[in-house]
Amino acid sequence: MSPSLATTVGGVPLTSCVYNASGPRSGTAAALSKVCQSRSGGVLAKSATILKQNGNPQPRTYHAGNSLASFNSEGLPNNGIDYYIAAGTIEECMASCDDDSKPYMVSISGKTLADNLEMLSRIAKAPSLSKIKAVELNLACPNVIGKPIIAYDFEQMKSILQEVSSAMKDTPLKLGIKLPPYFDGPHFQQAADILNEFDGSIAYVASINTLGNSLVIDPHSEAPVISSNQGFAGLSGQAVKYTALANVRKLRLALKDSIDVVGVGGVASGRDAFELILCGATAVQVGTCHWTEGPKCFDRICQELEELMESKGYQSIADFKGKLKDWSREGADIARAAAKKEASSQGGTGTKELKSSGSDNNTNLILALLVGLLAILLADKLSNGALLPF
Ligand code: RRO
Repeated sequence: MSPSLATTVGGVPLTSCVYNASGPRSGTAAALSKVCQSRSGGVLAKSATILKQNGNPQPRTYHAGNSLASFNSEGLPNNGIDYYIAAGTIEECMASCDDDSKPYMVSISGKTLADNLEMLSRIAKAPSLSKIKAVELNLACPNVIGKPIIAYDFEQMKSILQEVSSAMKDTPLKLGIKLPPYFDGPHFQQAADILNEFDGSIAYVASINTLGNSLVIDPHSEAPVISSNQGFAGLSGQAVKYTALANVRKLRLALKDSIDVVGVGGVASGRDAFELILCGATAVQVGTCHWTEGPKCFDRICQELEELMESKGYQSIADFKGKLKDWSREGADIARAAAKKEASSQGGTGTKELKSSGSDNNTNLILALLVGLLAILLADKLSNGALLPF
């Protein structure tokens, strides 16, 4: 029997723990219906503002290093909250789904607290309310010009959470909070302490949003590549996976059990999903890979995760969720043996790590010395012993 990818996010059941991040390819019903047709475990709409807006001027995105790092200064282009909660939109998004139970979720990113409260009130009164399973409050958008990232201002974050949780208490909706990446130990703890005050109201956190204030420069034009906000943009893609892993791990350790952690950031393979779940994520969202590869990425990532689980004898997400082991000499030996096996199955090309390992460097040095010695002996023989004194 194939392993099960089923999970729950803040109490919402998902048949697959891999689903789309709010952001790329999530702004229209047409794009979301393609997500729905894939193996994505849920359908999450683009962060909304009260009114439709076009976002920042073009060019506002850039992909570097074969999409290892992507940059955006989209500036919240979206169709406005009324569009994302309209019965017609939800019907168009979800009609083509094989899985009737697939949850539809919205994201809000108001310019002010009042905007967020207004959007929540519209969602709560929407005729389609029963079809919306969760609201993800984005406290981490790096691209609103002149507005710093909310969740870096802990005082503001706390007062927003107070208002939002009380506005949502009489609705059936689950509340998720999209967080920015944190980098310093005390910041993780400060954020977690505030979030823990709202256990019972906050169902999950999604960690991480893009790394704000990244900059791509073109050396020919000697100018930023992105036109808006002086070129400053959010960094995403495989480069941020390591920051996402650390954020998920630190938050999972610091948050109360009642708050789930959804891992986001650099997920492009089943292995990436597996690692985030090991760190404690209950599910993973895919943003940049969905942007560059399209919705078929969900089928591929799910299949890779199933194969990985099968190879390890894991039948369910619970078998490894949060079970990251401590470093040990034994573990390092297992990792080294696995890397060697992988290298030899790839025709001995080896990985960078293997090539730079101490024992292999020594072997290379001895080989180089032997080749050098042979070359000298050969040259001496060819010159009838003119080179060497013996
Ligand atoms: O639209 C954006 O510019 C954007 C948003 Br709302 C976000 O949350 N994260 C990001 O990198 N870009």
